[in-house]
Amino acid sequence: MFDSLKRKFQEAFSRSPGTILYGDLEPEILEILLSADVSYDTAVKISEKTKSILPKQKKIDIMEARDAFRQSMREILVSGGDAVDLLSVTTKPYKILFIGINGTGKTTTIAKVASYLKENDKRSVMAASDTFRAGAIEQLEALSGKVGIPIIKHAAGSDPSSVAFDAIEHAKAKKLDFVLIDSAGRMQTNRNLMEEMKKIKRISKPDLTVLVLDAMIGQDAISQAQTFFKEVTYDCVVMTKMDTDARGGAILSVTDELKKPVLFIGTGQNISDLQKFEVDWYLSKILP
Ligand SMILES: Nc1nc2c(ncn2[C@@H]2O[C@H](COP(=O)(O)OP(=O)(O)OP(=O)(O)O)[C@@H](O)[C@H]2O)c(=O)[nH]1
Ligand SMILES: [Mg+2]
Repeated sequence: MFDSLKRKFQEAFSRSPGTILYGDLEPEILEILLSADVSYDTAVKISEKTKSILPKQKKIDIMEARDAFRQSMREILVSGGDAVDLLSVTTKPYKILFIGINGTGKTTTIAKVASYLKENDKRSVMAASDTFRAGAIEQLEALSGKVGIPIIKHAAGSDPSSVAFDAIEHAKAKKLDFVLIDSAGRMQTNRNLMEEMKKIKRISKPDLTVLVLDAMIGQDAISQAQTFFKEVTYDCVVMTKMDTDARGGAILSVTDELKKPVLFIGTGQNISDLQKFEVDWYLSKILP
């Protein structure tokens, strides 16, 4: 993960003679970030922050430049605030709704989160609230069997909110810790989808709404998701398919543009391919 980004950083910040011209900072930083899939606005912001930290002299010590660059990226990454620690929440059941456009990885992420919670002795139930897409209920059902977590489902085409409601009732009756609510990524129209998400939120009153984003989708799709889910509102982000994204910089523009913390990253198709996102871990990966 992040190998090409790491290589570029290393090339730029470890060369001899150990200094970088102040005038070269901006083009160097922009080149690295833009080739790593960071949006133009975010790249400029990071470059400006870096320059503002450094002394305005002709030659800058390379290590000093590196630290300033790292600090500037850090500021962007923490600008969305802290993600909740699911293992220390006290609300019971704690209800999490997963939303996102189709194919981003919502259903897979639910199974991964359920497994993570189970490993930490937390008991969950899944709500098969994507009643729209053919096969969605069966997909979640198969995952629930694999992870060993109960699922609440209704017939295809039924009211998604009612499924979520029943799952919450089930969790209350069984004194479960978490309710993980799946949702559709596509409906007859986008307006329908948005209204449906708002209704699920109204009825299930989630403690946490998670926007699931695909790291591969690029800038336009991030802006699209941002506009699209603005009305629904969400608390944090899960970035999936980080394993397939050789460039790895999307996390910087997502946190900068959405101003929400990244809760987890998805790193593969297996149930165990989920990692809590830690800012310092990420920085140490790309700029060791
Ligand atoms: N490589 C990789 N693939 C992933 C990851 N997360 C999900 N996928 C794959 O992405 C595809 C779509 O995943 P789903 O979980 O079905 O996505 P969804 O958002 O529920 O899709 P809809 O229900 O159609 O809206 C599947 O093939 C998953 O295996 C990840 O972190 N890495
Ligand atoms: Mg799904």
